[in-house]
Amino acid sequence: MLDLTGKNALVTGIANNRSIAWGIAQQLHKAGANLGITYLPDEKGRMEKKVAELVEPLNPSLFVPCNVQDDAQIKSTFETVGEKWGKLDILIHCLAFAGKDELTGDFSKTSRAGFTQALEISAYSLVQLGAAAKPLMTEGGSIVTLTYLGGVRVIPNYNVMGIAKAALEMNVRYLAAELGPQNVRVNAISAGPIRTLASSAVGGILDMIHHVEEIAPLRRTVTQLEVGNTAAFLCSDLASGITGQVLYVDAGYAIMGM
Ligand code: NAD
Ligand code: 0WE
Repeated sequence: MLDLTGKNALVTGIANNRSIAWGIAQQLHKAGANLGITYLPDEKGRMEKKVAELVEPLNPSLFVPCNVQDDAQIKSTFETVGEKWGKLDILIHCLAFAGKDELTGDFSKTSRAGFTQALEISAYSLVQLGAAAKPLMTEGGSIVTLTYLGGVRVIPNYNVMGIAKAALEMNVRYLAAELGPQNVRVNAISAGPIRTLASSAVGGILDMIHHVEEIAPLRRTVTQLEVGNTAAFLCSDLASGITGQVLYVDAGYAIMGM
């Protein structure tokens, strides 16, 4: 049975009700986990208000700002986890960012600043959060991140995000090797395209979704809740032997060659 009662789960990356992290948070809650939610703060506090309203029904016992570009916010997030919970069992890393200009046109035009920013936010952040979580995962644990096929194959316009996802997937393996001896498992879910805030800002995402609906073995795309179910599974004892893996939740799309 999938049971996460007594588990403390910190979920990053909720921006709105389309976020993949929102699908994950709902399924972790359904499985009985105690939730902590982080959000990306903005000057006007709009994001804080919006995310707070959204997650209220899941009764999070912790709600903190965490911009992964700010070391002080990461430090204070995990200090709060230590003080309020004592131990951490589950960490969901569900965030990515590249400048809009980098996600269109020639890959070779990627700027130095754009490359650095995309890899810092989308890949290095897993190393940072993993390091901060390590001393708190005293009874073992599970770390799950979100990746995309563009990290292993060329997807038009995904560009520097593909390089960031390739780095992210390798971070998963190095972290899994380091944290395995303390029974902390680290895995990635490679999700098929889903309409979210991030993907909707990308030109042609609907065409990509229609393409997947034609080609994928299941003849459809996947939902945030299906990704959430897989995350809940990976965080549960049912997945106790799985670490360092990239699990595709993509209606089978990635197996197709023609
Ligand atoms: P989303 O826009 O809902 O989520 C992206 C999140 O990243 C937002 O909550 C945003 O606040 C957060 N973020 C950005 N910069 C940050 C920073 N500096 N510090 C902290 N948080 C920051 O979009 P989504 O599609 O749910 O994306 C979540 C994850 O899923 C990403 O890693 C994305 O690459 C991955 N993914 C998405 C798809 C898809 O098609 N939507 C497919 C595969 C993988
Ligand atoms: O990882 C992603 C989205 C990542 C993303 C999206 C944006 C848009 C707005 C990162 N940074 C930004 N920055 C912005 O300013 N996906 C897997 C969804 C996605 O993005 C694509 C895709 C797919 C699928 C970009 C190009 C081609 C396909």
